[in-house]
Amino acid sequence: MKHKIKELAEVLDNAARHAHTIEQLSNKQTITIADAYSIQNESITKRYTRGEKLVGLKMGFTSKAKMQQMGVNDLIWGRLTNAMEIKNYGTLDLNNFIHPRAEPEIAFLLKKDIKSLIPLEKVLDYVEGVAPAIEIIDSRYKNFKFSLEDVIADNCSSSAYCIGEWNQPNINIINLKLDLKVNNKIVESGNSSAILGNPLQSLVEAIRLAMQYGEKLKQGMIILAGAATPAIYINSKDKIEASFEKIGKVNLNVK
Ligand code: OOG
Ligand code: MG
Repeated sequence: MKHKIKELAEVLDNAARHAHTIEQLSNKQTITIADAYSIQNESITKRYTRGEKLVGLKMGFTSKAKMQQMGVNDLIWGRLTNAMEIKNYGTLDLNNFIHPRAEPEIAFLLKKDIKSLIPLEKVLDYVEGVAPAIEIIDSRYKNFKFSLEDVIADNCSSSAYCIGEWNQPNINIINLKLDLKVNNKIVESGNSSAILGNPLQSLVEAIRLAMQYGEKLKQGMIILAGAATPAIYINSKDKIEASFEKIGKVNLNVK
């Protein structure tokens, strides 16, 4: 598998770069979860060599709604780079995507470097801010269909993110209503507690997984906690908004 990792990373990187679909990797070979994370690492390294910078991590399948929608059942994590950022009220150009979907997320901003596992009761000490966010996922696989290994290799479908205004970290984030709106109409509704019972638990898991895979979490990095609702396909001219009770809202426009 070792020589294949580089080859498969290149296939995925090209698909993401040129916005075209590929066959599921797992149709042609057996890939373990460890192989899948190695492929993800290699393919993101290609972005770094083109000048992109790691700005944080995203968690996936932290809610039942998402696991059910995609037919998988384990936590996954991927990497966010600066090139994936869309400013609040900014524009997403559909030409750069394949079949993008939007989902409402909560973002955490890290206050200090993290070098060890942190229990839930202590994790807030490491948070500088909490913000509403939209993640744009855009699987590089045909028909948005994949196995757990496939999606991990594909950087967990991550393709863009948009973050609203940061709140103080001590704001309550448990049991908050949230809506995903398209053109001012609610298309999905959920509750922040759908994310592992408490979105901060997702941060605890992100720290654990980052340590396990040797990824350093540094001050100023962003962690996306994972969606609390299914994701929705987006279309030209859509105005997408994620709004959270207490945390606020974030917007992007589709070109
Ligand atoms: C995988 C990414 C899952 C989340 O928030 O649960 C994810 C996918 O659904 O394509 O980002
Ligand atoms: Mg997500």
